[in-house]
Amino acid sequence: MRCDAVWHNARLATMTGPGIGRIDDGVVMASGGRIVYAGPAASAPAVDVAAHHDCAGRWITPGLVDCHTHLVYAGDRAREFALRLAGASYEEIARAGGGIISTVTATRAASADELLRQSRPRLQAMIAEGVTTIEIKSGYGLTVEAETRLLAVARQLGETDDVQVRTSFLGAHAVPPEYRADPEAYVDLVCDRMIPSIAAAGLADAVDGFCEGIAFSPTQIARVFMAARAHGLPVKLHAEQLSRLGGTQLVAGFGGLSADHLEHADDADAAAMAAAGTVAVLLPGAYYFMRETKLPPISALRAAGVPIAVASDCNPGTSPLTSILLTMNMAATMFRLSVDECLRGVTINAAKALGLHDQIGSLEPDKACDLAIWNIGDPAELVYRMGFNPLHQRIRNGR
Ligand code: DI6
Ligand code: FE
Repeated sequence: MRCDAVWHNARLATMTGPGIGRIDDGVVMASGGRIVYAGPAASAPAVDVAAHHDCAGRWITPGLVDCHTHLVYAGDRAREFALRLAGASYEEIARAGGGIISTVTATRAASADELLRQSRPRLQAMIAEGVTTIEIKSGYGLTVEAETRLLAVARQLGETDDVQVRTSFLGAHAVPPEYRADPEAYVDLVCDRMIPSIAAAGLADAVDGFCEGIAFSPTQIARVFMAARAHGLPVKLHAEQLSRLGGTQLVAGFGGLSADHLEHADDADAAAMAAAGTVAVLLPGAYYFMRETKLPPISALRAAGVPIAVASDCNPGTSPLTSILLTMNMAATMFRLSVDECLRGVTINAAKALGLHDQIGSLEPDKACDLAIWNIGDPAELVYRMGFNPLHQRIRNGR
């Protein structure tokens, strides 16, 4: 057998099995951009290899996966942050025309080039920490034209930069000002015009929604999900972030990829997710930035066997976070996830949340050879440190 490249003298965290799959003297072999072997050096097949890379004992993990971001938007909300520090609440700011809507105004006014120019540094910060796949949602355009532009920019980022981008259409993010008097008419627009047109253009890999008192009701979200289903798109949902409206069981009932946030979810919600195979995506950046106190039901999720992913939620209003490493530290510190749970949360379980667990997220034959090679002595260091990046090298598709 011949293969293109081998990484040897490495320690591996394969993310197979219940833990992180530690292998002390490991090698990874790649051919045609795919892994052909990842395991102990002692049982590696004899191959004719084009390129040898000595890892000098470094650790290799799968390339990291950020499965929930709103990375493409224009402007920022730093002044709003200052207002919050002076005592204003997120809801007060939103009602006064700030919040999500101020980002919608800035994003609608931005050209595609401008959106790309502003979003790229955020993506590059993620890439610099070993991210090889990232999900990007729309939701700051809220017209057919602006949502289309945002999703096209997200797709374009997967060309300008060496990263796999998965897009989610989040038209049901906020009711835009021009529909404030008639939110149902906006839901009609999302279902009858936006989803068909975005699906036809191939711009979305999934459909998301924000099920919350300040956003959309479960009944409205169910309509959006029916439209998604009619166009063959999988669904996911921002559920029980600020209150418990029943979004988790709704998205599980649709066989959704993931239910995200979940601070106000309960045991019955965890059971519904387990039954449906829906991944729990925890977003500690938003929890931290909003100084939430209600913890997601971690022990119920564990007990029910729900796969737990961890993501940045990178967005200008509630999680201006572009570090997947700091995200893991926050998940450990505030949610008490174990090191292994954090690491699986940004690899195999994040891949699962995107429906990509057959392709990425672990070091296994036939998966893409997406690797992160780290200058660390133990994988716990990736979770333990705050604001330090020990990435040695990032490999995507074997390069
Ligand atoms: N949940 C959130 O926390 C963000 N969006 C969402 O659906 C808030 C986004 C923003 O404030 O811009
Ligand atoms: Fe979000």
